[in-house]
Amino acid sequence: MSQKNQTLGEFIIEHQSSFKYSSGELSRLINSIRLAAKVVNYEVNKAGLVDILGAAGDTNVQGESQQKLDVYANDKFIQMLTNRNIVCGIASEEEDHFIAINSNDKNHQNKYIVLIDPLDGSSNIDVNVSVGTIFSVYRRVTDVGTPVSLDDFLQKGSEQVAAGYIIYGTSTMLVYTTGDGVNGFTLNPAIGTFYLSHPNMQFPKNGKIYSVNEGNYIHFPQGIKDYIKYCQMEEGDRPYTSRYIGSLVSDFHRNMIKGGIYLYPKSSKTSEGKLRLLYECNPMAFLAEQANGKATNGVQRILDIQPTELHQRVPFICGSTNMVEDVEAFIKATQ
Ligand code: AHM
Ligand code: MG
Repeated sequence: MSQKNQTLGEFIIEHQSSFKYSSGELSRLINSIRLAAKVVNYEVNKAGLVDILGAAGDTNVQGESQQKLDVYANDKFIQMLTNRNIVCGIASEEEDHFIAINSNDKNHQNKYIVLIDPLDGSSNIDVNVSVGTIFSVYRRVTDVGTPVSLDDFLQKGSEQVAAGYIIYGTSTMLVYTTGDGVNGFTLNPAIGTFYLSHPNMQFPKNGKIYSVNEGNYIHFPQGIKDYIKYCQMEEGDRPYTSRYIGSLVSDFHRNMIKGGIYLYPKSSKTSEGKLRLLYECNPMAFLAEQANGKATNGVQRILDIQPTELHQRVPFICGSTNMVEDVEAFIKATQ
């Protein structure tokens, strides 16, 4: 039985058999993400020492050149997943093309592919504000033992077998789902262990927080403008509170705990919004649904969208179910 203070390692072992395709491979995959998270966390936490240790592009005291943190995070996650021979393919926000692993080895039995945004919201790093890693896991659709193809990556979000994020905040947390609810683990940095701190996370059905870049207001479609005005109106439990960190993981995490909605709509500047379907929206949508929340592009469930490109963008509206349904109603009313 899961209990608070259980370590992530113990939790993974305990839940391995409840996973329907259980073979230990997914557990090893989550374990390697856990390890990469600790390594990246260590580096992210040093970011404030940049004046002392040297900025990206400089050479540090050991003579090593300093990498930008998003590049560093990308390298670490790819390295951990590749070296441990766990997955057959990886796609990343930082890479133009997907990476096929051991594509010439016919005995290669790995079934899983991972899509990752290694360091999302990285413009926040220079100012000591939370950032995150987002990951999404699928079973390949092509045959085991053959090289992975784009089809393996262009699956609907509803096919995900696991998804999660790491938030590098006031404390570092790993939050993930394998389709059986959402659990959050907090890192004890003194001993480098993640502990179950937030079992069975749930979005409250209603919330009072809306998170959107209101600087883009004049460019938003009428339905979104109407919803924002509705949030600000003095009536019932409104006005709602506006909170926008500019770091999807952090805004989502707060909204899941307190109740709220995150919006990155399309606009007259960006016809498909900004966020990427495969490694930003789909994993967050899977988590949201597993936590009793909802995620839509305004008219369609995010997890039902058939991807056509690796780096495809979609409008993204996600959070407490009643709030997301309110936005959908406002959009519908203008169509
Ligand atoms: P990134 O992948 O370049 O970091 O962009 C994604 C981030 C999200 O984390 C965040 O919610 C959003 O971009 C903020 O964008 P904006 O500054 O346009 O409001
Ligand atoms: Mg990103």
